[in-house]
Formats: sequence, C-alpha cells, structure tokens
Amino acid sequence: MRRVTLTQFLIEQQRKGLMGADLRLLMEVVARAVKAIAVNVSKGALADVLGEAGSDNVQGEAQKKLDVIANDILIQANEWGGHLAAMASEEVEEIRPIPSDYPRGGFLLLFDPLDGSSNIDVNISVGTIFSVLKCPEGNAVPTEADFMQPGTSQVAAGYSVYGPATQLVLTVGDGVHGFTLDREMGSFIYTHPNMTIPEDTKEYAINASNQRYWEPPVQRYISELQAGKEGPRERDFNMRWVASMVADVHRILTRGGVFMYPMDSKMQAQGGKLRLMYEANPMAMIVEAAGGAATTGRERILSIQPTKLHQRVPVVLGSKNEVERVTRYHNEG
Ligand code: P6P
Repeated sequence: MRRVTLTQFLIEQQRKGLMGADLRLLMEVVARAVKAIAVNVSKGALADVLGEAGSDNVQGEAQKKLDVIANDILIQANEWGGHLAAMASEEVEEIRPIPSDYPRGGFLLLFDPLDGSSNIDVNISVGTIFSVLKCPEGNAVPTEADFMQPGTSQVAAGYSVYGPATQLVLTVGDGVHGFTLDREMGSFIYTHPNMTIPEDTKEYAINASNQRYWEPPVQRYISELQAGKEGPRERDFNMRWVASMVADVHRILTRGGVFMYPMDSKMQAQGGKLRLMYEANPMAMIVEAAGGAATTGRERILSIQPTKLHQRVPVVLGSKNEVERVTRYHNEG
C-alpha cells in the first residue's frame, strides 16, 4: 500500500479546504518538535535525561529533566516560524507571547509537553498533548485573557505517544487521524485513518485507590462495573490504569473504553486533577471527533468557559454510552 506521509496528508487536507496553509505549517512544526522529543525520551538511561530536574512547575510538581527538555523543544521550535501569537505550557506559570524580534501569527498554541512524566523513570509510555486556538484580533501583545476560550473554539488538537512506537494523533475537527513515526525515514506515516471510538465498551480506566474520595454517582457506577455479570450491568468489565492520560486515551481511541479522573474530595479545592486548557480540552475535541463523549460528569467539557490558564476539571471521556451513563448518574443526584 502506498505510504502517505503527514506532510502529504496535511497538504491534501488543505486542498479539501479543511485547513489553511498557516495551520498546516503549525502542525508540521509541532510534529517536528514531537520527533525531537521522541529522540530524547528514547535515550532513557543512555543520556543524562532521566530523573528530577531539581525544580518545580507551576503546579508545584517536581519537574523531570525530560519535562524541561520537552518544554524547551516546543518553545524553540514554535517561536520563530511566524504562525503563533503566543504559547502556553503546563510547565510555565505565564503565557509566552512570541518575542518581538520574530513575526507574529494568528494562532495560540497550548501544550502539556510531557504528560505522564512520573512514568519516565520506569520506562512506561508518556506523551505530548497540544491544543490550537485562534488569537483574538486587536491586541498588540496577547494576554492570558486571549486564551480564555471554551474548548469548542479549538481549531486543532492532538497528542503524541512515546511508546513501543511513536505515534501522533490529530484532528482539525474532520475526523481523527493517526500517524506512526518511521525512524529510518524520520517521517510520520499515515497508519490510522478516521479513528473512531465504539459507543459501548467493557474496559474502564480509573485510579481505584481514590475510591474512598469519590462522589456517590462515581461510587455507584464503578461498583456496578465491578459487580460484573451478577450485577445490574449483567456483564463483566476489565480495568486498565497507566497513570499516563495519553496512553489511556490512546488505548480508548484504538479499542474503546471509558477514562475517568472524577472529582474527589481531596481534590475539591483545586477543582480536579487534570488541567482543562491543555489536557481535557484537546482530548475532548479528539474524543468527540472520534464519535465519543467527554464531560466533567455533569457538563460537556468543550462548553466550559475557562477563567484561569491552569484550571483543573474532573474528566469522564470515551465510549459514548458509558460517558452518558456516568453523566446521567451525576445528574440524577
Ligand atoms: P494518578 C499524569 O501526571 C496525569 O496528569 C495524567 O497523565 C494521568 O492520567 C494522571 O495524572 C495520573 O494520576 O493520581 O493516578 O497518579
């Protein structure tokens, strides 16, 4: 079968009028940065890239060396190209307007440069998550307020998984498309056209050690799954938890499932565990474009009007019928 590269795929998307040249170029730059991150991640113990960086990020989490490396790669790759007005990263408190010595473009890029980084030192899959918004007109210098757009405003979203293979998954709203890195050629090859999530599933992903902190609707839902065929669901379920959102979501995109990081009483003050702007929103855009659903348990994630760049939300996403059931249980009270 003829191998289609990411470049060719993006040019064809542009020819179909699904994206402009500037967004296509941005996708190419992000893909190149992902390749550079993949090279560093795959070095593991052979290079000085494992372990702690000796600093904390804006979340107060100890940064891994690869968190900092991945963040620097994404910033350096994107600041000179002329397609962005500003960037925002999970690793950095403030937004980063494009320096005045470079041309400014019309997009805002948000990213979690290395999601799941607590798994790096034990060689478990991690990934990069990114979201693209249009920068509102009129501001000479973009501000954080320009980023405060609901997930429905995203023009593109994607993630990479640094696993046995390095894969890139993206959407510009017209379906979800997966690419696998051919390391010999250094090209992403179009291997997973039109990824879709089955509406039903027998697999769920949740950190079950938090069970005592969950709200009643989540307690009910999970206990029904655990009751299996003797319980109200009358069938058995399987559980997976990688503790790397990208890996769990990629499995769900590939074979179905429901991913949950629900509100829990120990996270109430922060609003949840996962970040809205560069984790929940891009993943929700991808999941919905693949025929799945994504809510906080109570409302559609993509409809949330953000108020802070690093705000957190509860997340329930994946196979549509399971997400709707969890959401129904919450709304039944
Ligand atoms: P826990 C990784 O730190 C992350 O942000 C997500 O990638 C992952 O799903 C979650 O946190 C894991 O959380 O509480 O299981 O360590």
